[in-house]
Amino acid sequence: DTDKTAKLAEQLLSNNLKRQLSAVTELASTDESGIAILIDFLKANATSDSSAAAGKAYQLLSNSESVAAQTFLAETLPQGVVTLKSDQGIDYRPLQTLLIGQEYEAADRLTLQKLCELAGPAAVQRKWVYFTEVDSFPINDLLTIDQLWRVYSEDRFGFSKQRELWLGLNQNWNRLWEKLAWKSKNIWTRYPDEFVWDLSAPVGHLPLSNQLRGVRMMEFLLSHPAWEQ
Ligand code: UYC
Repeated sequence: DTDKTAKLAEQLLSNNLKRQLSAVTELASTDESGIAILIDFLKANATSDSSAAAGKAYQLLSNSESVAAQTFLAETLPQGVVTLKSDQGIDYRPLQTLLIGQEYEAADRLTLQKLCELAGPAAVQRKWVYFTEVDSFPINDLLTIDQLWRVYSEDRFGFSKQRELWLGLNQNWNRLWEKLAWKSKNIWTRYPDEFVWDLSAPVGHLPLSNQLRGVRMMEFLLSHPAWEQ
């Protein structure tokens, strides 16, 4: 048993996300010794760029009944594992909270709202973003939003994930829609009921960009300098 826990602790440090995620999940369901290892893992990872393994560990600890876990989170990482940088003074804490709780539908709506805030008061009122407003989005804010999605989705969701797929398909939108399950058999997926609001969704399924007013907002978003670093 100690042997198994030690093995999982080692697997946590592997450079393969799938192996890390399965170690996180097993450790969370073992006993207090597993919880203690996850706490140490988060302590060691709290300062640097957070990974989806840290995000998963955070999610499972916050769902756990362990007093040690609750105390640690409340005292050391009350907001989550992602550092919320914004060049526009935007508060991403509510988005982090929704994503920690895997409330992906509400998080998706809030993400669209945050993009409107980045675009300015006119967009907030209109409730959607003009493609001409996207270039002025600060890199830090887009990276924060993207990191939140990736860290709390086992690295499945986020704009940069969509960009990778889009580039891999030679920027062919129709093939991207099928890949994201935004379209199937040439029919648009209906908002909101036909979208998949959990991790069983295809990679890149979320966050959504409504195509009602054309593809250019998303094209500018996926072409933003934020993703080139
Ligand atoms: N919707 O179909 N969408 C809405 C998507 C389209 C439509 C919101 C995504 C096709 C209408 C979000 C897809 C289409 C509304 C999304 C999709 C269409 C609406 C809420 C697959 C008809 C009511 C936020 C590409 C054929 C609102 C928002 C309105 C809403 C997302 C219709 C997030 C990814 C072309 C009528 N759809 N949307 O933007 O503005 O309103 O009238 O993409």
